[in-house]
Amino acid sequence: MSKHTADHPDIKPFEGPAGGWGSVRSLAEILPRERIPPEALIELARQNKPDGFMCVSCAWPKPADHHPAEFCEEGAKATAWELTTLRTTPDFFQEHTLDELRSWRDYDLEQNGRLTHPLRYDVVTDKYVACSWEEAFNAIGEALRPLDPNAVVFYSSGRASLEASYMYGLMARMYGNQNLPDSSNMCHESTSVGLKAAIGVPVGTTQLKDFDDCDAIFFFGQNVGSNAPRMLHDLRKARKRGVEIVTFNPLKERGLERFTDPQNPVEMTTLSETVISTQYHQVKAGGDIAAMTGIAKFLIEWDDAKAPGEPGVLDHDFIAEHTKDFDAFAAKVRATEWEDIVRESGLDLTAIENAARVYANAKAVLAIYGMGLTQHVKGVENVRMVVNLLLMRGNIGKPGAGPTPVRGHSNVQGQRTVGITEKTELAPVDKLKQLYGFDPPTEKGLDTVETCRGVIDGSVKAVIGLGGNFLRAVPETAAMEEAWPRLELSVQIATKLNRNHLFPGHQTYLLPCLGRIEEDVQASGPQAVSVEDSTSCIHGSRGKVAPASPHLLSEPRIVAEIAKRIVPPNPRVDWDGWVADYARIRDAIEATYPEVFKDFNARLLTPGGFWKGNKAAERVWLTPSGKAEFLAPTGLSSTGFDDADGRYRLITLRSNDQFNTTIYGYHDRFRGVNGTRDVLFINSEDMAAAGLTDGQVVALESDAGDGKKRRRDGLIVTPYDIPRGCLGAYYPEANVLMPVEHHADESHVPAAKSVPVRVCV
Ligand SMILES: Nc1nc2c(c(=O)[nH]1)N[C@H]1C(S)=C(S)[C@@H](COP(=O)(O)OP(=O)(O)OC[C@H]3O[C@@H](n4cnc5c(=O)[nH]c(N)nc54)[C@H](O)[C@@H]3O)O[C@H]1N2
Ligand SMILES: Nc1nc2c(c(=O)[nH]1)N[C@H]1C(S)=C(S)[C@@H](COP(=O)(O)OP(=O)(O)OC[C@H]3O[C@@H](n4cnc5c(=O)[nH]c(N)nc54)[C@H](O)[C@@H]3O)O[C@H]1N2
Ligand SMILES: [Mo]
Repeated sequence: MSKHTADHPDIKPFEGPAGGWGSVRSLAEILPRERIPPEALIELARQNKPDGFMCVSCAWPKPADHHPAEFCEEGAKATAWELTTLRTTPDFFQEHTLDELRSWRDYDLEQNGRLTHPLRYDVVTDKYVACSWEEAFNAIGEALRPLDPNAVVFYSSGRASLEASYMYGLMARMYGNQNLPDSSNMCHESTSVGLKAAIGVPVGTTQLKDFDDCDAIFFFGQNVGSNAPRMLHDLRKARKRGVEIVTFNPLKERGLERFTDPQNPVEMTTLSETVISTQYHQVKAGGDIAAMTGIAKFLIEWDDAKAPGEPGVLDHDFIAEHTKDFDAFAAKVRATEWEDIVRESGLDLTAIENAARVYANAKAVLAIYGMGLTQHVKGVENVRMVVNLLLMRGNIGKPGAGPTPVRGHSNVQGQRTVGITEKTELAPVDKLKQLYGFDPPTEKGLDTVETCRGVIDGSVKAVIGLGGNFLRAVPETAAMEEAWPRLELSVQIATKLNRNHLFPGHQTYLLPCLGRIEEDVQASGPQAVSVEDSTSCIHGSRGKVAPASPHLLSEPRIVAEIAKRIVPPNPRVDWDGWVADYARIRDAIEATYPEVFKDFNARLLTPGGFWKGNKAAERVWLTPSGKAEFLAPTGLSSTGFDDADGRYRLITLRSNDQFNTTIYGYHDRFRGVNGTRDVLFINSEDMAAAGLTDGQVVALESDAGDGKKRRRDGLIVTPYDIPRGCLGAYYPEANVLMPVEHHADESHVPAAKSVPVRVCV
């Protein structure tokens, strides 16, 4: 029987600011829900501080000059989620078959508490049963050794430390593949591909201090109030200096509108708020290339119109010295008709002109963006268009300026840095060969989309997951759930039970691990680990809380035990020695990447982290041409499909009460949704045109034109301030509507921000 806590949905507009008393109240509800005693609040005080632990929620940088409480509502939820005193023990599994648990909601599965024992799936009883670690590791080894390495996938979710991730990537390559998809493949891979091609680095070029030097911020498709709330402090500070913030987002997200600092007693008692966005443009989903083309067109026209001798609007010196292909780009922009820009962006010309004025007048501009740009068929072009705009006025490689992608998981960027990648050109092939004397594979490995294809067509035979909830996070839920049980081996390393775990393969192991907040004691004593934030700063992190169960192993230990059983012994790879003292893993990381990780152990606990450097930030362009490259967009829409009668662009959204597939609760406070996630946000004019009524329950069906039926029932029609032709529904429940082949062209990021659907009554 599934449990329900959300029988009384209540949907009405929320009038308050982001932060403020709402976030304090929300916190007061979390600790009792997780049965956490008040003393545990001490852990919140250690969050994101030198010699404390680095938050397991988002990847926003942790400043050196920290606030007394360097955490936010979301970080506190994530900490409480890990510190919970609730437990999912072998007794629990004795009482519930997987068939039954599949009827539970994601919320109820994880709310049941931390996993405590290694578990094996027993097909006869359809239950998980406790097993010994030795039994699990031996069986995994026996299953993997005979398999063709090409048929085995090693997924990681972005949370595991640099230490665990380095070992994981090395294990896969020694085993014989680089099938190393990670959550980045569903997230900022469009950034990695787009920025690398345009400016020679796969990551943003800015740091926290750039917030002090910018005079305008352009904000595209990132919901800061829910997904990186600590940035609100940086935005607020910038606004107090008069920095203009110009936002492009189909939805009026509260955190982008106004903010009350919950840590500021004056703001709290006077109920005063800071207006965050000085301009808010509700662009159509998939309309950003059009909007940015419009801005570029204004800049070019104004520059053309300048009197001789007047300074230009464009930075001609920068363009001449540092860039390539500006003329082709400018020609394309000039040739684009204003009416096409207006139609495709959904914005009127005055709005675009206002944005362009701010851009033209600013000396240093930060361009901050998230999933609203990357998760589109033209996601890579979206990212390149941001770069085009920045390059036009030399806004890369100077204080206060540059692309600022907001990464997702707390170490997703770092995993890439230490070799979690399916791409040979990003792997340290020569170094690994030199250090460890084996021939690393050079054939490209499987990314997330290719893994899904392989699971569905049967060519993938085993999946190991280092964290995450792969099956729930990927597109094509129904076909994936149907295919997963055909795997010969499914191994999930996890802290809590999730839906992926309920789909066993022929052999299945669920391996519970320590979380980052917990004390990790190995032979040489308590260990620290490290993570890299969104701005390329690397931080040490030390857990101090007693582990949730004495049977948990650390992620490095679990990886080492599997590695010892699937790769030939190699005197140069001392798996046990590494686990005994993580400083030795860091030495190995330093040996592999001597430039980035110079003096790694000595710099581990640098307050604010140590910056790994960024060539584009120095205006050294590691592109084939040695210049920063403009790219003319191929079209104005990033959806990848044509509009048609009754076809909508579905935006799949995160609520303020979830971390990806982890559902903390049913209150999306900022959007005024309480007690349910079965919501369909729709423009009231579209509602009227389609004859729908407020509160009516409808279904969505996929309209991808590939003949496949995909359907999600039970959605409550909710009139919302969203552009016409666009719909909103929550991820991951909406993933059943996403075709696996609906992904970004070059990066393969599933195009979750414009899914073609129709409404069925
Ligand atoms: N509390 C919390 N924190 C998180 C997460 C979480 O789930 N919960 N997830 C983490 C992860 S892994 C990630 S990747 C990040 C995700 O953080 P975000 O990048 O903020 O991702 P989303 O919440 O999916 O939504 C992105 C925003 O894009 C807007 N949008 C949708 N389509 C378009 C479009 O076509 N154009 C524009 N301009 N905007 C559009 C949406 O309205 C929404 O406001 O957050 C990380 N932090
Ligand atoms: N439709 C749609 N789909 C999307 C997105 C979207 O916006 N829309 N966003 C995409 C994005 S940006 C991302 S990043 C992916 C997220 O995909 P994943 O990273 O795979 O998913 P999460 O929900 O973050 O994983 C949660 C699980 O991780 C485990 N876990 C938590 N902490 C730890 C730990 O310390 N160690 C280990 N080993 N396990 C741990 C827990 O068991 C928990 O159930 O989803 C993608 N899917
Ligand atoms: Mo993400």
